[in-house]
Amino acid sequence: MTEKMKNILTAIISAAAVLTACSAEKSPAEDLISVLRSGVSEGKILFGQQDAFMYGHSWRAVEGDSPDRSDVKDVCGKNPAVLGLDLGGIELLDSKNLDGNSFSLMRTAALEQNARGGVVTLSWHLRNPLTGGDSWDVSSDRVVASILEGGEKHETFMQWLANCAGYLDTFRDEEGKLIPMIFRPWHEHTGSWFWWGRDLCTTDEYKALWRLTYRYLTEERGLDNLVWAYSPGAGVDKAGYMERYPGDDMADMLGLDCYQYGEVPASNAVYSAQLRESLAFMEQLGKEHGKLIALTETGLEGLPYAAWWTEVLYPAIKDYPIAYVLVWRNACDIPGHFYAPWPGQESEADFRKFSETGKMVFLD
Ligand code: BMA
Repeated sequence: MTEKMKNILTAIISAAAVLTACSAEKSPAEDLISVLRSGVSEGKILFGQQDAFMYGHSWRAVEGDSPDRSDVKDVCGKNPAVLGLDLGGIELLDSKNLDGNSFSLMRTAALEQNARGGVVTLSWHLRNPLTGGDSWDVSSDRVVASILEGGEKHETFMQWLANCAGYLDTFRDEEGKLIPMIFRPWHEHTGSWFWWGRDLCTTDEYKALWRLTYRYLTEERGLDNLVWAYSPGAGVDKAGYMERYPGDDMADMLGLDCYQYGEVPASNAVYSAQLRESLAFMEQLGKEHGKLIALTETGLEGLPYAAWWTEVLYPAIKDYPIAYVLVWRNACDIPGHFYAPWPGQESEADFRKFSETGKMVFLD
């Protein structure tokens, strides 16, 4: 962890907690886990957004930009403390990811976020290695089986993992040290919309896929900077949540992807009940397994309810020891596909209130 990260985090959470958290012998991942734990013990929740510095509702960063602008900052004067980025496309060494972000600019944004004392989290909407389609191509239920050892696409997949590892290995600070990042592969697997989802592979196959990914990136490639987050989708109970859990030795964080769907205001109560129910069992699981918990993806698309932040989201999360909450992206090229306000959006004033509760952490 850089001095700057320590300083900034010290300003947010107590100095003693941060100093105990950071020690020379720890790996970058262990350092980040300790810092996140300190934040939780201080009762803080980091606020995050996917692609926050890459583009916003009506703008897109270009190569060479200093990735400092975000819709969130335009609205409340502060940037998200957590920056989400997606690796989709790196498997074939594309120059841009599936949403048009240059991989080189993503790395710049991540390094700056780290230097500012912020946190980076990575998801991976990779292609379908069996059919050549995308993550959402669920036309075959043999994809996971085909990429495990002995499968006909195993070599292809290992090359994809190698391409991903090669990119991750370039996330190094000025001293050449890997920066810590939360890595969240094979997410929302409790649903069946991705080729690694529930109906597309068996529990054993899913766990084997996680193990293969974990062992390759950590043991073979030495990436000791990744904090591994398990992030099922909402709509499962405690047992369903844990059904495909890879094991305490291969996960550091228990996440949840939970969105609000349906008409407002009717769906407000449904969403908040589902969130509370899930966070309650995740809190127990976090204690039982000694893991951090987080709301790894959430949001209400298009934010049609002006007081959503303080009346819906905040009351639903404030009583749970989550390390962070991340809302999804503000697409600049898909009308209505946004999850944070921008200047002029109807939930703007309420978001400012939410950012000033004293509980939510942003970067000044
Ligand atoms: C989805 C949408 C898509 C996007 C994908 C990966 O939820 O936002 O437009 O391609 O995430 O970021």
